[in-house]
Amino acid sequence: MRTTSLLCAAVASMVLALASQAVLAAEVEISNAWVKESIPGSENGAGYLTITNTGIESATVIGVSTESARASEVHQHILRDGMMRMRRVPELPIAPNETLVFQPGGYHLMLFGVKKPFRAGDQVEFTLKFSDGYQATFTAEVQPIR
Ligand SMILES: [Cu+2]
Repeated sequence: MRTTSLLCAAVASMVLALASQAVLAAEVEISNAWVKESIPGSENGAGYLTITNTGIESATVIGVSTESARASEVHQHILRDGMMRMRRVPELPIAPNETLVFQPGGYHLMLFGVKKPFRAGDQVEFTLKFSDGYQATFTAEVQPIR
């Protein structure tokens, strides 16, 4: 049956396409995403999240974007010469099964030129970019500063 084998071939190539996509795309779980309420007079902000690599290959974060700020970068706080400084992290690899917690004093999403001050309860949309081209979109809720 010619039609059947053609159909089989079509299905097989579809399955192959899906399988190779699954291998290529970073597999990550994002949870506990939040953004600090804006400090009056400051136009910069910070966002935090928890990322778990649920895949079998390393996943590397290479950037972040949001419509809510002029620019955004992945940052890390480091203690150098007794001073807290922060630096941009151009590549952040996450090993399989590893969970990375972004939190105040550590990794954070740095927001430059926040377009509208963040108020507690606001929702902020982010897209996290991975080295394999995968983009993870998530929503963070603005939390009051304690
Ligand atoms: Cu920063």
